[in-house]
Amino acid sequence: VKLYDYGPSGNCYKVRLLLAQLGITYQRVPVDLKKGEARTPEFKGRFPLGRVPVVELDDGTVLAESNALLLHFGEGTPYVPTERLARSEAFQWMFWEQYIHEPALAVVRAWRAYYGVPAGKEAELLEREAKGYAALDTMEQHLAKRTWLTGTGYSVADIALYAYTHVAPEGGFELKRYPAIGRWMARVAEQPGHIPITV
Ligand SMILES: N[C@@H](CCC(=O)N[C@@H](CS)C(=O)NCC(=O)O)C(=O)O
Repeated sequence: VKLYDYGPSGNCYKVRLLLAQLGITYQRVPVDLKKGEARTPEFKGRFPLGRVPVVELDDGTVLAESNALLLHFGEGTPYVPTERLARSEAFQWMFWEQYIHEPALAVVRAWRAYYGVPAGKEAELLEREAKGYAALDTMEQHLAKRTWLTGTGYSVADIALYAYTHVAPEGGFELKRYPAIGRWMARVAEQPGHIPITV
């Protein structure tokens, strides 16, 4: 397995974290997004979705989208629930992560901590920040009642949401006001085989 990967990317970190927890060895191929290495015609020709993480399997098949990769590698392990409702709940949180959580928290972090706020997007930054806090409120309410996102235990849904939640302070988000999220993040970090985002 080859993982095309950018260190600070939370989407890439999700895949590195699950592969580490599963003990799957892989070849890490760094793609420097700051240098535009995912925007070259060669990269786009090889990887039509044009983004990392992307994986090249041993038979040459290419597979992208962080949460699809979590499901691909996690299938058949305790990290993907098998019971129908728990499985659907895991998918629910993973789709929510991509549509609501990541576009707010990850983009605010990327602009504030890595790339700078693009010209003319100052108002959009504040809108995304407000949406990020709303997403954190949703997680806090859920995690105040639950140990993990789905009832069956630590799963790929927790990995998907941990990635950009735990680095949200880099984007200026204040997490101290979210005690249930804080306790959940501590539990995630205690899971066997856990690795930090920069390895
Ligand atoms: N929905 C995708 C998003 C992937 C994505 O946006 N990746 C970013 C880095 S986090 C990227 O490759 N951007 C291309 C670029 O900046 O040129 C996923 O979950 O994997």
